[in-house]
Amino acid sequence: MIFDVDGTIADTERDGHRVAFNLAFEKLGMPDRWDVDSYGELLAVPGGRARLRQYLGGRGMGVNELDDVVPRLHELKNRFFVDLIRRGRIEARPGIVRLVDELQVSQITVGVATTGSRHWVEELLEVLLGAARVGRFGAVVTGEEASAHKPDPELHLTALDRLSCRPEAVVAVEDSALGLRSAKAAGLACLVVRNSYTAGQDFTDADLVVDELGEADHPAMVVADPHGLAVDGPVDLAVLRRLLAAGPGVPPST
Ligand code: XBP
Ligand code: MG
Repeated sequence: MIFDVDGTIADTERDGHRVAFNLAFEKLGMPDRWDVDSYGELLAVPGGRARLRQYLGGRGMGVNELDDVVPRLHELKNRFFVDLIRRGRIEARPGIVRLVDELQVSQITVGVATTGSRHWVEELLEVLLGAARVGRFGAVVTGEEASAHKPDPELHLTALDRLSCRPEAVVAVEDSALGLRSAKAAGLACLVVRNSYTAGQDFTDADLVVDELGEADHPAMVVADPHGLAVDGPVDLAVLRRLLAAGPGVPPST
């Protein structure tokens, strides 16, 4: 299993990264503030630095100033974001802790592939999932370790390599069309957990789409089930095994 972070393990963007970006703008005395809707548009650009660069360049900031301001803003943003994490302002999405436990109890390899920065990714995972679970992850691949971001498959391919897993044996969990495209380009089956920012995106190629994974006391909120898995409970290991068996991934090598 390879988990995406932002939007998947936690709903980090609207009330997390966006708030931290605005605190960084304020700290540097800049007039910019990203409201919920405009940040949703900006999420089309993966990577916080690239997002800043595209936005500030788009409003006329010159290359020299961008080279100076963008790294400072991003560093500040990550510090503010870690502060939000430590103050408990970010929570794991429903079903994530349950599913990680189930996978790890069954000795299933679990990894992470995210565009996000290592500076905050490890802190977020430890605070949301606990050091014991994170310590059992086979790999945590972050944005700095790839020259290309999602939808390029490099992050997923790096995670596959670190986990020593064959693509046809792995399910990726993603929240966005960018993440889905990266997982598919890496030859993985993909479960999509939509969120408020990504609900309207194109998930035609996903192997299962839900709005929520569900918990023991309530079923997953299924949006699209192209393989006819007929999920009537939470998304659990049994569902994932059936998804893999039915998924259009690379045919299992003999
Ligand atoms: C989502 C991203 C990240 C975050 C911000 O990554 O594109 O850039 O928005 O984090 P994923 P950084 O869904 O792959 O986890 O500012 O650290 O990039
Ligand atoms: Mg994501």
